[in-house]
Amino acid sequence: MAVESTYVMIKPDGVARGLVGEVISRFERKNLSLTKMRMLTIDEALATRHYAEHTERPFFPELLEFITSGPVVAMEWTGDDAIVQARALMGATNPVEALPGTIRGDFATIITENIVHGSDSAESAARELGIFFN
Ligand code: 3AN
Repeated sequence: MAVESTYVMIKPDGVARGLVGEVISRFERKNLSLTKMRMLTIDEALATRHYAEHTERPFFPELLEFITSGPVVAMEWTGDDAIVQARALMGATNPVEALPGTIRGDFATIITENIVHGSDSAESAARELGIFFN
């Protein structure tokens, strides 16, 4: 167990559907701490930086169009094992596989519009927090 910080982002669909409070509430109830937060609209350059490992994937154009389509809420959450805890709260990437009780399992049906993003490793967390909070 280690206290760590992770990058979590409520995507444009989560903001548009009025799920900002719902997502934040779930993280707070888990006993993670909201340590940074800002709202912004991601442009193409920022999206390409954030999703650097996906730029060659066939779904990247769709992902780019979606993630730049409206405001997002960028956050740093801190606490015990925050990276893996955040992933557990979010559920599987594909909402078809995300279990009820998780954010994606409860609120999403398709993989592109899956409400939230969370860093998948300590390296990703450091990189993504550096992109959005510098
Ligand atoms: P996660 O957000 O769970 O870490 P990643 O990093 O594998 O998932 O994928 C980043 C984002 O790319 C996902 N949140 C999803 O919106 C999108 N994505 C991933 N795989 C696909 C796919 N096969 N088709 C469409 N979009 C995808």
